[in-house]
Amino acid sequence: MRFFVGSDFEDSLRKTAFFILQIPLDENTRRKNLEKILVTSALTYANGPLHIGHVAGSYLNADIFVRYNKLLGNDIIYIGGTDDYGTPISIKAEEEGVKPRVIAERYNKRMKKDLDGLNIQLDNFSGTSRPRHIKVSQDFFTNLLEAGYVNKKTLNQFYDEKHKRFLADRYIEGICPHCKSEGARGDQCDKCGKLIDAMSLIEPRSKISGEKPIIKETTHWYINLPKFEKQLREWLATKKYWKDNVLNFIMSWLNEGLIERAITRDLNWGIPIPLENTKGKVLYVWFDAPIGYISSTMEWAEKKGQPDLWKKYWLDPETKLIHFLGKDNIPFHTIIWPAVLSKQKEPFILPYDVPANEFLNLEGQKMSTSRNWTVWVEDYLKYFDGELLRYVLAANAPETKDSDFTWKDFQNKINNDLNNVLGNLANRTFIFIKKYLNGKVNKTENIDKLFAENLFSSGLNNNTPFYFDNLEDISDIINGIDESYKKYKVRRAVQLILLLTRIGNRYFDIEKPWVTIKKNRSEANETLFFCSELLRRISILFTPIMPEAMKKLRKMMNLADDFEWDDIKKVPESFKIGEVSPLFKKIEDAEIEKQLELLKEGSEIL
Ligand code: B3M
Ligand code: ZN
Repeated sequence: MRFFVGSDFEDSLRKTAFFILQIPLDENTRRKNLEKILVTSALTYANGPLHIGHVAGSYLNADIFVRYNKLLGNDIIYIGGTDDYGTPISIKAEEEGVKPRVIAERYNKRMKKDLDGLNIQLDNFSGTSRPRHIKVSQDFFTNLLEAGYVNKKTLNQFYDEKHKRFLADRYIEGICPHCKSEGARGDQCDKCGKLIDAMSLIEPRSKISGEKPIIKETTHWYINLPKFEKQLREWLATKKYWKDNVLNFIMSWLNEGLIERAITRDLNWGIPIPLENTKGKVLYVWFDAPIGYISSTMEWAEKKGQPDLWKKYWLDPETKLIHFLGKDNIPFHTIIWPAVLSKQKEPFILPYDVPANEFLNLEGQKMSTSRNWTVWVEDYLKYFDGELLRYVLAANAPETKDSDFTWKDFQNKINNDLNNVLGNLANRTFIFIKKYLNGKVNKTENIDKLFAENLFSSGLNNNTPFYFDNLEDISDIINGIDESYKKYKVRRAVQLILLLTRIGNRYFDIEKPWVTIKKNRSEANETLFFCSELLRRISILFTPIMPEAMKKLRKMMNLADDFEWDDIKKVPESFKIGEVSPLFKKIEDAEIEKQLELLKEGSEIL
C-alpha cells in the first residue's frame, strides 16, 4: 500500500507537520532508567480561590508532567499547598474583619476543591500556617543564622502613623525606580518583575491609609546574598538545560549584583522568628513559602504512616526536584531558595529544573484579581467540564511567551480539535465497526508494517505534497510527543497528537471503507483496525492532558484502565467495540456569549 496525499490535503496540516518535525529533538528520547522526581507547583496565596492564571502558570503543566511520568513508571510525587502569609491575606482579613487564619483556611479548602474539579491530583496539598511548617521554617532560619549567612541591621522603613505600623511589601506602593511604572509594590514591580527595595519607591503611599508614610527606625535580619554569589554562579552554570526565559531572567538579576535582603518583617501575621526579645518580628513570606514544599512533603509522609519518607526525596541527590511556577517567582526559586537550602544541617537537594511559564492574558488584557478580570475555576465548573479547560490551556500554554485565553478560542478548540477531529475519528470508526463488522475488528498481518518505520519516508518539505509509505511510522511522531512531554512542551505534544488524529481521519477518507466493505470485507477490516489502533495509541498519548476523556474513549473500546506508556506499541489482536457515545459535545455560540457577559458583569465569588 502506498498513500499519496495530494494537494487537496489541508495546507495547514502539511505545514504543521513540516514545522513541528523540523524542531530538533534530543537524541536521548529513550529512557534508560527509572527516575525519582519531586514535582511542586508554586504555593498559591490563600487570599482567593483558584483562577485560570494559576492553572496555566503552575498547576496544569505540573499535573501533565506528573501523569506522564507516572505512565513511564517513574517514582514521582507531586507536592503543593497554599501560601498562607503575605500581605494579600492580611489585607483581605482586615477587609472582612476576621483573623487571617480564617481566610487562609477557607481558601485552602476551596482551592483544593477547584483542583479536584480539574483533575489536578497533588499527592499532598498543605498550607503554610500549619504547625509543622512553622517549626521547620524556624529551624531553617536558625540554621542559616548559625552558618553565618544572616546579618542583623537597623534601618529606616516606611511607617503608617495613622495605623501605627511598618509598611513592608504590598502595604506600600509607588512608582517603580527601575521601569517608572505606577503601582509598584514595596517588594516587587509587576511590570518589570524586578525586586524592589521599598525605600527606593518613588512617591510612596501607604496601601492601608492611602497617605504618605513617615520614616521610622526598625531592626531586621538580612540574608547575605553577596556571600553566595560565587556558589550560585557555579551552580547556575550547570543549568544550561533550563528554559531560555528562566536563564535570561536570572542572568539579568545576577548581573545587576546581589544585595543583602531582609528576611524578616514587622507584622502580626507570619511565622515568629525564633529569637529572644523579638516580639512582632516574623519571617518574610518569601523566606518561609518555599520551605512549604518540604513541610508539605513531611505532612504527606506522615499521612502515609511513614514519617521519614520525605527524606527519600529531599535528601537523595538522585532526586530531580522540579518547581513549576510563574515567571514572577523565578528569582525567589533560583537564587534565594537554593542559597537557603544549601546551608541547612541536612543535605537538601537543590532544584533540578524550574520550568517557569509566562503569563496567561484574558481576552487580550492582563489578568487581574483586583479588577475581577479573570475566570475563576469555581465559576467555570458550573458550566463546563474540567477536561475541556485542561485541553484548551494545554494547547495554548504560555510556555515561551505570554498567551491569551479567549472564550471564542475556547469554543473553536473544543468544536474543531476535539469534536471535528478527535471525536469524529472515534465516532466514525466505532459506528462503522458496529454497523458493518459486528462490533469487532481483527489484527491483520499487514498491521505491523502499517505501524513500522518512517511515516515521512519520502522526506517532507514545504513544497512537496505529503507522501507516506505504508502510512506508518507514526514512530517519529510518537517519539516527538514523548520528548515534548519530557521537556514540558505541552503545546507541541497537543499539536502532534492532533496531527496523528488528522492522519487517521485522512486515512479513513482515502481508504473508503464504505466502498470496500461491499467487495472486500478484509480490506475494510484492515482500515478499521488501523483506525482503532490509532485511537488506542491516542488514548494513551492524550491521557496526561485529558485523563477522564481518554478513560471514556478506552471504555468504548473495552480497554483496561491500568496501562503504561510502553503499551503504546503493543498492538492487540482485536478490538471489540462497546457502547458508543459522543466523546465531546459542541459548544454553542449562546454558551460563549453567556461567558462573555458574566466576565463583563464580574464574578461574585470573591
Ligand atoms: N505565593 C506567589 C504567587 O502565588 C507566591 C508563590 C510562593 S511559591 C513558594 O505567585
Ligand atoms: Zn518596574
